[in-house]
Amino acid sequence: MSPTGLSAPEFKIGVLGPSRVGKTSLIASILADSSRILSGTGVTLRPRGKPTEIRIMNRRTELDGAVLSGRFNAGALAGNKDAVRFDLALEIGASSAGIRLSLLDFPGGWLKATTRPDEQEEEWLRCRTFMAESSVLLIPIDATVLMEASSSRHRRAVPAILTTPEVQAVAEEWAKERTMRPEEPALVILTPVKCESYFADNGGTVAAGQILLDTVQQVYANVLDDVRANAPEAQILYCPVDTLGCVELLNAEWEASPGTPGGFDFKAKFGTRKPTRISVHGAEDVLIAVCRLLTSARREAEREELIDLQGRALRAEALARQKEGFVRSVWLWANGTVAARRLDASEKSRAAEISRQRTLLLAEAVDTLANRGFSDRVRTF
Ligand SMILES: Nc1nc2c(ncn2[C@@H]2O[C@H](COP(=O)(O)OP(=O)(O)OP(=O)(O)O)[C@@H](O)[C@H]2O)c(=O)[nH]1
Ligand SMILES: [Mg+2]
Repeated sequence: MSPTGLSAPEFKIGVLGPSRVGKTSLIASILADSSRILSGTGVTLRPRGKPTEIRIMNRRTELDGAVLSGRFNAGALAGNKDAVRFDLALEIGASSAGIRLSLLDFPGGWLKATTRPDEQEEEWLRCRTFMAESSVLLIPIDATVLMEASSSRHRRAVPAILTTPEVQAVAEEWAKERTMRPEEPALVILTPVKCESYFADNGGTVAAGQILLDTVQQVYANVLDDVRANAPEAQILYCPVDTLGCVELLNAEWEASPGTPGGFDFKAKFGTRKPTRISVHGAEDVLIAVCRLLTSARREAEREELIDLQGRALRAEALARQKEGFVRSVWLWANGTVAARRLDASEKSRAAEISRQRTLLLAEAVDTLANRGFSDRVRTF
């Protein structure tokens, strides 16, 4: 709670994908690029607390080392051993009235029952609950697997390598949960990663974006159908991201692996390309999409406030009591924002006034970000 009594809304983002797809890298690149994206808005996205700060710094150190070594194979960065929560604050100044963003990152091996350790069943259940409760479901997709599957044998192995049936099961759970929360904004973002060799807008020379888009739509058709059937109001976005940018695919290896579901293991090897500096592309689109969702949630909350003002207080109060989690906290937050516009500054303490002003500024900055256009890579499904 801030000195004004405004709750900091907590916005949950679930990140769903198999082992080594690039979940942790995607989270890290959104954070790493946020200072560039947010520059000029006065807003910062910063870790809330030491554990998140340490995780971010560790990943940056690993990334810097990988760039210097010039090698980016699948093992360049260590995989998760545990589920970890990235706890962040989107705020203006040292305000406590900001917006909390929580992202959950888990070891992708847990998605498949065959690779999930028995002792992690409970923890996996907690991850699934977090994902079901999330307003945004971020689904990283390994673009190299889709684009380098050139023979029918390789294509047959794609669902097993990308664990699309497991992704579909969790996405369906998420979509079904949306019917329990009809007033909450909901967004699925399909995020192809490792896209550097398929776009010509970030140092690459090949423009194969349309093929990637078509392949994602084909391979993830069941996921998309399930989301549409169970959560027709949910928005679905397609945002390809380069988390490294300065790399080029050197070769793709399909190694026969008899006895595994798809019959193949896949390995992509990358080399650096000049200039050898990490150049994240597409993280901005993800952040803009999140801001658009926040803005729409606030508008909805402000609309309810208007109804309240018009004398239908009972309905609005009941709504406030009913709503839980994110929407309830946005409702309170937006109520405070609206109240801040109405109240006479002289009636309030200085600390409360500063906090209210920050809340207003943050709301305006989030709106400004939400109004930014997406890059050319983005599609709405
Ligand atoms: N070229 C390229 N490599 C990437 C990209 N994103 C991730 N990688 C690489 O993919 C590997 C796996 O990335 P992680 O982010 O650790 O994958 P993860 O999904 O968190 O893996 P687990 O923690 O095991 O579930 C690392 O070696 C990354 O360098 C990308 O956009 N481009
Ligand atoms: Mg990871």
